[in-house]
Amino acid sequence: NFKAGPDQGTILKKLSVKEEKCFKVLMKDVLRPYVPEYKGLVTSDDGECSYIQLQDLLGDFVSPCVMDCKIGVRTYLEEELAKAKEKPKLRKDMYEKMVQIDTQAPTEEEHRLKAVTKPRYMVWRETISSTATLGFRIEGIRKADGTSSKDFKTTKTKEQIIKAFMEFTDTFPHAVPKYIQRLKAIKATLEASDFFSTHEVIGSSLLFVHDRYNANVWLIDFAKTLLLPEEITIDHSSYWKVGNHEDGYLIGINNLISIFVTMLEK
Ligand code: 4IP
Ligand code: ADP
Ligand code: MN
Repeated sequence: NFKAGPDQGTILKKLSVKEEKCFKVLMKDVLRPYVPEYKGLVTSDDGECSYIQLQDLLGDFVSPCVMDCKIGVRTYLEEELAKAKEKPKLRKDMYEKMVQIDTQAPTEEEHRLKAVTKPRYMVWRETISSTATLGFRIEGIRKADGTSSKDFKTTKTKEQIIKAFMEFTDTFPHAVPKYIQRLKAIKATLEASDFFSTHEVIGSSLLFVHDRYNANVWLIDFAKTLLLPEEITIDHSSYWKVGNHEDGYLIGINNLISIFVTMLEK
């Protein structure tokens, strides 16, 4: 999905038209300092594939430690729910991913079909992780030595999160106060952002990066971030009900801040 960009310090991500739209708006929004710089479209030599060129956020780090946290209480689009209701598409791959973690999770009928719908799988993922309760979950962590883990699917409680964050920042205690400062700046900027007040932010992540010298956080991945219908406003912290478009983004930010603050006090 990713490759090195043509210019030094950039990466290429497969084009999603929706995501490209978001980056264009973000380059003119108060959130600009908190997202990778968008440098435009790039088409591969054979003209088959388009990419967006983004600032490589790891560019200024030496052996960086990287953590991707997916933000929000909901991880799928309302339109995906509508589609699944109208014309349920059975996903064998998602059933397989489900039984790999918990053979008891599927219902009798799902076991018979050996398949589940996408919203069913996504909601289950939200509830076995911290997404449903804390408004964020850990997707993956890469340590300074290059080893990485995506084994956080059942990391759910505050205590489990703190343990993972402790391991992540282990020998880099300077990172924790820097992360708190940056998260607070992100929160304040979100509250002033036109982009944030007009978009439903689904499946987007915060990318935490630190090395021996520095630590920083950015908003990434806007492939499922949508302009809200004109008649709808959301506050990003009310609970989601079908049709209200709430994403719980600020629930996640607030819990992240409070968990990192708890770690400082330990
Ligand atoms: C994945 O489940 C992620 O939720 C993907 O979201 C999602 O892609 C996949 O749906 C789903 O299978 P696991 O993480 O449990 O493997 P993301 O890309 O934000 O990580 P979408 O298309 O919803 O972005 P499918 O339908 O692409 O398989
Ligand atoms: P996807 O839509 O495939 O989930 P993301 O945009 O979430 O793609 O990116 C996936 C991973 O790639 C992130 O977890 C992060 O590690 C890395 N990544 C994404 N954007 C950047 C960037 N601008 N600079 C450096 N690494 C990035
Ligand atoms: Mn992603």
